[in-house]
Amino acid sequence: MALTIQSAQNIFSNTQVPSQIPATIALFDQLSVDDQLAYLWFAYTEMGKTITPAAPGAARLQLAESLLNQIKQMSAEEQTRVMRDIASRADSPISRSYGFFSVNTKLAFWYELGELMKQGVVAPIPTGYQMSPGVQLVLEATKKLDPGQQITVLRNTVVNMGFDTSDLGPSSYPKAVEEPAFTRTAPPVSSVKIDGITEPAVLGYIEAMNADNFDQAISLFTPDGALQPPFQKPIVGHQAIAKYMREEAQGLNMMPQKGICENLSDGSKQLKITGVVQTPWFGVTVGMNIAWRFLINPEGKIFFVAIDMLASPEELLNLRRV
Ligand code: EQ3
Repeated sequence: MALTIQSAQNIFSNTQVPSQIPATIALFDQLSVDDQLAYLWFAYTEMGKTITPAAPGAARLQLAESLLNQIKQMSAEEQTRVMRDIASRADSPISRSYGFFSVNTKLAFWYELGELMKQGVVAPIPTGYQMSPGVQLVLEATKKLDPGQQITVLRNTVVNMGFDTSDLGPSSYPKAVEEPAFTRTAPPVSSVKIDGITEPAVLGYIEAMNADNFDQAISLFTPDGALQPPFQKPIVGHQAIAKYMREEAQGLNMMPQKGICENLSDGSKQLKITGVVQTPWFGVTVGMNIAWRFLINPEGKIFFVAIDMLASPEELLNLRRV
């Protein structure tokens, strides 16, 4: 039987235990725009007492520089309006430019805006702002999450902001810019060991990803292979996966711990591996508990890999199939 992405998505389906992350984002989505901006401010500053993101490098800030410079020159009212436009995905010039940013440039843009808000260069949350019950509810829900889940909520809300540029024709695309690299602080681990796993494609995948060697990682996939990031649809084909990896997977530190491998009747294999991933934004201070679900074809190539955020640390030990 031919492998299909749809059937591959269902391997180890018990991994997809309902996560509090989409539930918290759904609560956030119900807030008014001003409440969303205020929530992010309080969640970010509260979180900053224990963990703070690393400052983005100059090369990355350069991509957001023109927008940041425009905002710096605005009056406080205009600055607030721009932030509202971006948060409400309005069709305005700045919200469009933001919509074209890569994920990490969006994060860098807000990082810098947050710094400018602290310095008083950009309009802060108005003094005397009264937190609405809705904001309090989402903040309470956020406090119950572990740090890895909290930064995922923060990241996903910021990524969803800005005008949706996906329907705009190619003539409106800005000139393609190269994604700046994150500098690794520790040398990559060259021989990966995962308890219970000897599958070369999987070990090779982790090794290549930990060295940001995306060409090597892609060469382990079938041409029609797919990668499904957390809470997203599968990304299919070498070119699309390579683009995604360059934009979103740089500098990640993947620490798979244990896994199981099952042989299927057609000669393919399904594997589930659990472990921890660190993002260069927070380094060793925040670990995200995740699972990789691989479907390897009879020729030893990756046909499918899904990455799932685990609902709780207990799920790290859940390697059952059903
Ligand atoms: C200024 C302020 C505070 C207030 C204002 O009102 C509004 C906003 C938005 C503000 C600013 C907010 C800021 C600065 C937020 C910054 C958030 C950051 C830096 C979050 C970063 C999160 C990173 C995460 C969650 C990374 C996760 C990566 C994972 C799980 C990677 C998984 C992968 C694996 C393991 C693979 O094998 C394949 C690739 C893939 C990437 C899927």
